[in-house]
Amino acid sequence: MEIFFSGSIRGGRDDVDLYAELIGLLEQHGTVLTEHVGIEDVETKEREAGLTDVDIHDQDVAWLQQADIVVAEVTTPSLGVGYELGRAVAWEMPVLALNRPESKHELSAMVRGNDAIEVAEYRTVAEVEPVLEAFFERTR
Ligand code: 6K6
Repeated sequence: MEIFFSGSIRGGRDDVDLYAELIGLLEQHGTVLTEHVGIEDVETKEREAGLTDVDIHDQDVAWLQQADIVVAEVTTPSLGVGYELGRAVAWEMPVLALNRPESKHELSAMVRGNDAIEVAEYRTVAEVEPVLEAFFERTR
């Protein structure tokens, strides 16, 4: 099982530690192709490695195409995450969006209103594990 984890980078990095924890949970279910989303200084590292925005876009779209499923943390609004969700839906991939309802941001209607995206509300990481179990069971 190859998993594309999607989370905000330029949209804001407030939740980066949470992304790392979620990636840890996902790794119990398969290979996460996008571990860098949970790395604190990804922008600096990738800039130092000489990656351009075109490289990043093309690599991420290739990983998205390769993946079996998409799990996104959508609490911090991000254009890139929204774009990845849109492409995943167009390719009819199973998509789970994890959202913390107590955030200052209201989840976009383009995500919550899309019946091809399963939205799960949660407050703590402990609540996510059973959600993942059920999602992987359904998509197996
Ligand atoms: C290197 C040089 C400048 O920035 C970087 C690092 N940037 C990224 N590296 C890898 N994936 C990225 C990067 N920027 C966006 N993405 C993809 O878009 C990831 O798959 C995330 O799920 C999503 C985040 O989008 P934004 O709009 O919040 O950045």
